[in-house]
Amino acid sequence: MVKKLLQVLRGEAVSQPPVWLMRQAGRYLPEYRALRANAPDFVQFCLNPELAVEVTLQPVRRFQLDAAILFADILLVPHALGQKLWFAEGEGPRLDPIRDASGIAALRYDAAKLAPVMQTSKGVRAALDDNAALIGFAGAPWTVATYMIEGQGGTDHENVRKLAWREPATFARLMDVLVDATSQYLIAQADAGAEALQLFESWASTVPAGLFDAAVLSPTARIVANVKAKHPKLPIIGFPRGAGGWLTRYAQATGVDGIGIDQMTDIAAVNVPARVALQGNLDPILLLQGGEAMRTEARRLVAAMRGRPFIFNLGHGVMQPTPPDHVAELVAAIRSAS
Ligand code: 1CP
Repeated sequence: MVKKLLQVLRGEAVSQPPVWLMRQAGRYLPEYRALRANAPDFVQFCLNPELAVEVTLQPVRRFQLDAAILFADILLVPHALGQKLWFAEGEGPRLDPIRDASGIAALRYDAAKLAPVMQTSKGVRAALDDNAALIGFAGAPWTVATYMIEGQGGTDHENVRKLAWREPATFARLMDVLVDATSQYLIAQADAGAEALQLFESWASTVPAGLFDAAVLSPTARIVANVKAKHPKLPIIGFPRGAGGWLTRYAQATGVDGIGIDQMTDIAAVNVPARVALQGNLDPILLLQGGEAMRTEARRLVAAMRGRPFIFNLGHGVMQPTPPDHVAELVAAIRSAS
């Protein structure tokens, strides 16, 4: 049997869209919090295959989702490049910021540091049934660079933008390092059983137009080409969040098989080749809130995408205070709408 997610990523429209949710594993699930309580170091948690397999499978089992997404984090790549990474309790990620060419020149990708992720990938793949596909992922270079240069999330990315404008060759060097490391990391995930890949460009919204090609289109296209050279049939989803005006060019320039659509974008108006699958774009607030407003919007989305290759998802990740029951209600609404 062909898994529905993979069928859609080959460009086929199906009568009932496959569904998975960004950040479907995590703190909103009590069974996640129970495991995390005994694993205070988040990086070590991600690099513990036994725990990571279990946490990856939790939402798939609970909600019968059509895909599992490998439990890891986009910041494991800077970790493997030798940058110091830690998670401050209740504050999110912290890295020793890199601000100049010498910091970039010192980066070396050590694939062995991420070997546990490949064990997780194998373990999850072996445990999944015939319906659910395993999605591997990485952060796209610009998004990962924002954390590497700023040292944390939640900023306007002032330092990375300054660097990119002031020292284009240094910035290009950083993009090269990230393209190379990310390509190796994703190829290893595919070798270990990932059946599709997603590139999270969560901060496409802060890229100035004059840098979009150098920061997003070209690095993404190079990663897609590198992965496809080794795994020609492996589908890749790109998620350039907040880049609504660029979606047509993003699809053309990068060669992705699917595009994640944030909740700000009118998904019915997205203009990409018919073979490119669309994924998204329910407002995560609707899932947090639940009820009739959520179900109505979910049905509207399914109806609007009928006849197109479409994967049901949110416009961004599940919010931490979301009641798990709302996910069950959402999945039921999608499956009865179609
Ligand atoms: O305290 C905890 O338990 C850690 C919370 C947490 C979790 C559950 C973090 C810290 N990362 C993750 C897992 C994670 N991260 C997954 C797992 C798979 C799944 O989706 O179920 C994925 C895909 C990510 C990807 C990720 N990490 C992104 C891209 C997606 C997005 O949300 O835009 C980003 C930007 C990160 C960085 C990150 N890691 C963690 C936090 C709190 C953040 C965001 C910090 C910020 O706001 O800038």
